[in-house]
Amino acid sequence: MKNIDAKGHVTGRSVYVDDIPTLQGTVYGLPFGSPVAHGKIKEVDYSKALNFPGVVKILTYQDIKGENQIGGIFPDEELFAEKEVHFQGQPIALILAESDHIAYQARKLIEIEIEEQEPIVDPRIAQQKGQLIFPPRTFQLGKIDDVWQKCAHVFEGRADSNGQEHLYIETQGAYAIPLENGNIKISSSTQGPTAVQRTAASVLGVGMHRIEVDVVRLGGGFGGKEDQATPWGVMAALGVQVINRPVKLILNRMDDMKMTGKRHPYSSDYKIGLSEDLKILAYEATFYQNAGAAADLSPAVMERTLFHATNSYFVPNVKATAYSCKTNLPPNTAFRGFGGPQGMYVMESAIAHAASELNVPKHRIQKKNLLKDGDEFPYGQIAEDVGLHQIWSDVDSKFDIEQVHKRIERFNDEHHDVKKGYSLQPVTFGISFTKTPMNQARALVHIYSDGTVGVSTGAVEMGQGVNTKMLQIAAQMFSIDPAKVKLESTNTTRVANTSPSAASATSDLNGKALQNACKELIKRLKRSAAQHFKVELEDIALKDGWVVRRGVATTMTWEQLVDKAFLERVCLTENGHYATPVINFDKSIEKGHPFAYHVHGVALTEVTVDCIRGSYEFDSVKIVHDFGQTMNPSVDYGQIEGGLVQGIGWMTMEEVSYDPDGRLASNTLSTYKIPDIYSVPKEIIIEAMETEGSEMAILKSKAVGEPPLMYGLGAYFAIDYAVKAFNPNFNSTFDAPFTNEKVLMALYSNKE
Ligand code: LUZ
Ligand code: MOS
Repeated sequence: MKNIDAKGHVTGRSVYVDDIPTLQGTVYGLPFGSPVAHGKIKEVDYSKALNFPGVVKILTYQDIKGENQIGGIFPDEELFAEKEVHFQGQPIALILAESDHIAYQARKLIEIEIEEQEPIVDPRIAQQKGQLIFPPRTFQLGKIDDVWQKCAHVFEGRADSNGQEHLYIETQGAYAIPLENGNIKISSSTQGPTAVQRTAASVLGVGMHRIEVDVVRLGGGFGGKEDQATPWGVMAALGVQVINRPVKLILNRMDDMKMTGKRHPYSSDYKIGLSEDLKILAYEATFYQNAGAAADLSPAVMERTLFHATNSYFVPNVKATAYSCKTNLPPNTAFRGFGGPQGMYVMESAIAHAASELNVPKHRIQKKNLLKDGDEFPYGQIAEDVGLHQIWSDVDSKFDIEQVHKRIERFNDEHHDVKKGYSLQPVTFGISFTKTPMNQARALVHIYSDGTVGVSTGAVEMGQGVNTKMLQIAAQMFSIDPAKVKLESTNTTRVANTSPSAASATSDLNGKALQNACKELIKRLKRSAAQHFKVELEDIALKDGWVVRRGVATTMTWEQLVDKAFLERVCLTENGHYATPVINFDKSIEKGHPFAYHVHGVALTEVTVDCIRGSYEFDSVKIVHDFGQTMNPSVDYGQIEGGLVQGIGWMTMEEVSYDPDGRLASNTLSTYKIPDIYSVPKEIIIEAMETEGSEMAILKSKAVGEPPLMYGLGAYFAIDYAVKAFNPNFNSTFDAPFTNEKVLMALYSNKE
């Protein structure tokens, strides 16, 4: 089945927040942010801006009737700064004007006096100064301290990975309108409608029932709108409360890049111990997470770093410690992979380091230590249905690793100024929100009296195709034409208390809730048909729009059955609920079974480096991936391609750059480059591992949103290989992204 949004997207008819027809009287909101990264606010003079014709009002913390607080996990973040500012761009006020043009003019007229304080941008310095968002955590397995002496080889080093801008095509935005009796409706570009609703209610000082949040779709989220869509929705709602007019707030690209958090940069130390035959006996890692100025989702992101610290490998002795370091950057936030990629990168760096010192191919060590069924993760869960050995041998039989190695070595022997490199990149990613209570969802299904169906779920469509999957599930359950099913917008009045669409779990959670609703409705309809045909309920089936009795077609259509049930006053509406079974986690001992299942795969990446210029091209990425049984190949393959390319971007060309004052230097698309059609791999091959698929996954179709991003890690190590082929004296720096500039430096550092 095709993505139901495909036509709307390519014809430009799909509706985003900024496309919603505006009501008469709409005003435009523009945030005014701190010009400095750290300081005390002495005085703000709004008078000139307020006198500018067309400015309606300037909102500050003083207009807030409820709490001036938007922190999701910890209450440590003000909506509008009161006395201090902690990052450049931190919102201080919201200008409301008759047009956005007027608002921009007025913003230039605000005069602010700030007593500047020394900003901290380096997480290690923050940690040394004791500036932590919350206390550190450690995951442990085995007895690491007893093992180092037994290791034939021990290597230590440091690995750094930088942030990443989400660069959703649709910037952050919201449109809030007044309803009667002081109620407010917010159309928001958010992955978390309930987060917007809950926070708007507490900032406005009203009950959640007064706030309705509606989401049609997002032009991309990638985690950037899991939590950080909230302030803009809340500001718009606050504007409505204060001036009783509709308020539209759409960030421009530069404001969006400056004011919102990104993937967390991490600086990390590792120590790895191996036996003579390349078994990893011990692994120790210390992660310094650059959280930015407030907690946001950092505690959960840090937790996932620990969960994925050993990636796809079994290591019997592990100690992984993480610090969430408070700095003067915008609060960093969820981003596809959610701390997992940062953890895995350090493990891969440690293995690359060992391989280089021991002069063996990196993939020999990787393969030797691949996780298998029955192995224990450092967090206590036992690995099941791993399939990594099968995937690896599939990669080998389909793409012939030894042959690739020989071909590349031969190429490198024959070429002086161009070198090739390759890498293998296994990925293991846990599916479920690591916070167990978040793993629940609901779906509301109406069968209309003409037999058409309306479906609402808590899932937010952000281009990932979740609505297509939901529609497919409903059509398949009822066995009717998909054209008879409509996916409604995601709305807090129809589906309440939603978890954000995140953690790759949206289709599983909402899909299973939807199945539960459909099952109940089917039972009612079958009961009605069974009465009619004077048979047992089990004798009735619904097939391709017809009622089937004991395997034999009847003359009753789906529509006739629905009509009949309606006249019999059968309820044709149902609310389904789903909560993931089995999962649990006990933080006091850092052990449990947090994930419903894991997704695995292996990528083989080949790159060609121009050793005069330091530029590179990816020749191919060949992947064997565990989809389970994919319920929609075009959606799922699309997610893999997109995730892979986004991961390669993070590892290679995307360079978030803050200057020492905490000012974002890469604040436009001319200074922040993401992969385009010219820089994607020349060839991408995705093969499915043969498998039954997990019952915990919707229709046995495994979660596919985040795992493929981590195939991009292979890009770093493929380049590293090529650089070493040109310059054997190069000591890997493990300092991602490996930009053209860094490659050029590496090619000639210590070169003979
Ligand atoms: N969001 C979240 C996530 O709140 N918890 C998670 O475990 C998670 N994992 C991945 C992406 N977003
Ligand atoms: Mo996400 S990083 O699944 O919002």
